[in-house]
Parts: sequence; structure tokens; C-alpha cells
Amino acid sequence: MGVPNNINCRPGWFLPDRLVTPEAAFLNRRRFLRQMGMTSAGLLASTMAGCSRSDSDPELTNTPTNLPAAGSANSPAKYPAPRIAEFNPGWPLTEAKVAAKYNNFYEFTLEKDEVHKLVNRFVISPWPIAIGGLVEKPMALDVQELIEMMGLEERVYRFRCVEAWAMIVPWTGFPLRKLLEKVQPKSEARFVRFETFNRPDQAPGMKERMHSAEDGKVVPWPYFEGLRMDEAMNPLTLVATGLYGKPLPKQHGAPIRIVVPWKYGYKSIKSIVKIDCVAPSPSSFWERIAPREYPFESNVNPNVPHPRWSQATERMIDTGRREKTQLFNGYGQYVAQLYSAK
Ligand SMILES: Nc1nc2c(c(=O)[nH]1)N[C@H]1C(S)=C(S)[C@@H](COP(=O)(O)O)O[C@H]1N2
Ligand SMILES: [Mo]
Repeated sequence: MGVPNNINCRPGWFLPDRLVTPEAAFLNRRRFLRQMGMTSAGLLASTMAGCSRSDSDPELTNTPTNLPAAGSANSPAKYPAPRIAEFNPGWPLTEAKVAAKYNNFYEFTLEKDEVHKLVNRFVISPWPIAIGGLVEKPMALDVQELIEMMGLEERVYRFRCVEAWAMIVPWTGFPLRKLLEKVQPKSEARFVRFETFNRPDQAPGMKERMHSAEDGKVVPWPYFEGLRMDEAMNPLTLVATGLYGKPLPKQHGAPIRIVVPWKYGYKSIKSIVKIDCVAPSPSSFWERIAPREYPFESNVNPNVPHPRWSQATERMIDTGRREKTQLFNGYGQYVAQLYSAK
């Protein structure tokens, strides 16, 4: 498959203040509603994905700077992996220590700046993972063996959360496509389904949030996600085992996660134990909770606002700079054709 040589992605969009999305105002409104004890059908969703208090913390750089607990399920000798020129475009990288303390990982907590403190009990080695479903050659092995088998490369990607924060980070991993080619999906397989670990004893958020506080609805743990087969086979879709030239820190989804850079962050599922090729759409954790707010496809699109906020701009988590959101997060040259025929 021919891949264009450059990503049309221009950093440095400055917007006049009057065009800046009032993120802080929005977040304050949420907090106000919570304090007033007001509820609504969408409140579970807003509590969990729409925003978290810490997203309004103005000075992330004032937090302590100790390094995160590093994952070591895969040998550090593999890092850093060779950089692929096409995906190392020289963009300014987000500061690693800011990214390591600004995480969405609801299995642990809803507070972005607390995840890194709650991952100590999370065991990431050994880490069995199974790739199966509608495939000719299913696999079940440890993540370490998988890494040996697949090899690793480094790619710098833009990353955009649905909450309108963004970062630019170097992932280490391999294209999902390479793995799918090994297991050989059958022709009936139309989607790929991913599943995260299910260990409430190691992940406090899973115990605390069995049900929505507002409407008692069951939270559909373990976290799961899905992609269409053609999206999964796109050369951009990455299986990541490392970040910033080292094995993935636990809070970023150690020891193995998916990265889908043209979709909102929740599609980039962390700490996976299972990959299945399936026929009907597998749905997803967030689609199950709030389909109108977090639909299955979820491509980054500045022109389609979230029902409760604009997606026109995004905020870089380290510099705080506001930039214009780009269609497909800037990866249109790679993926626009996936969506043009409909
Ligand atoms: N298993 C699991 N995967 C997950 C999440 C989660 O809560 N659980 N959060 C998602 C969301 S909303 C985002 S924005 C990214 C955040 O990744 P990061 O913390 O490495 O930046 O992880 C995604 N993957
Ligand atoms: Mo997100």
C-alpha cells in the first residue's frame, strides 16, 4: 500500500482569545452541577469522559517531577527502537513528564493527575495476550514473545483526546497490520475487537465504579474497543509497547496498547489482553455508555462538535497553547479514503 511521504500537519496555530473554547468555563459549570447534586442522563458520561476536574488545572508544570513507575514487561534492551523517518517529522515533542502525569485510565481513577500514583499494584509481567476470533492462525503468548516476533520501530504521532487536549509523543511499537497478517483474518471478519485486563484488585477505579452513581447503570468493564478491519489494517494503526524510547509506563497502558492517531483518544485502548477478529460490530466501552457522545467511529473532526462542547480547537498539555483541530487529526492523507465512499 502506498503511503504518502509527509503528513500535512502544521503546528503553531494561534487563535485570538475570542475564538478560544471556554474549556475552563465549561469545566466549572460541570463542577457546579455536581456540587448542586444535579443529575441527568448524560452525567455518568460527563463525569467519566467529558471532563475531569484536573483538566482545568492551570499549572501542570507545578506538579512534582519525579519520573513515573516504568513498565518493564518488555526488555529495555529493545529501546530505543529505530526511528522511521516518515514518522519522525521533527515536531516539538510534548514534555514526557507532563504526559506521564496527565492520563485517562479509568480503571484506576477519573483524576488525570492521580493515575500515575495508583498504578503500583498493577502487575504487568508476565502478560499473556491472545489474538484470535475469526482467524486462520490464532496466537496465545506472552507480550515479550510477541515483541521478539514483531520487532519494534519508533513513530512520532499527534494524539487528540475528545476532551480537547492534545500531545505529540514518540511511540515504540509495530503496525497492527503486521500482526493481523500473521494470524490471517478470515473473510467473514469485518471488525477487530480489543479488550483490556480485568483485575479490580489491582485497579481501584474498577471497584469504585461498578455502577454509575447517577443512574445505577452497570459500567461495562473490562474496557473494550473496536475498529473496522480496514481501519485496523491501515498502516498508521499501531500496537505500542513503548513511549519516549522506553517501555510504556504503566499509566500510559503498559505493557501493550493500541494507538489510532486519527481518532479520539478513547479509541487508543490501553493494557490489552485480547485481540479478536469478529463479524458484527463489537461496539465499545464508551459507545455502550453514551453512544451519542462517543460513537464507534469517532474520527477527529473540528466541524463536528461534541454534544456538550466545541471540537474546533485543542490545548497542548505541556505548553497550554491552543491550536486548531485538524480533520483526521492531520492524517487525512493516510485515512481520508477510508471514509470517502460513503
Ligand atoms: N483501558 C483503557 N484504555 C484507555 C482509557 C481508559 O480509561 N482505559 N482511556 C482512553 C482515553 S479517553 C485517552 S485520552 C487515552 C489517554 O492515553 P494516555 O494517558 O497515555 O495519554 O487512553 C485511552 N485508553
Ligand atoms: Mo480521551
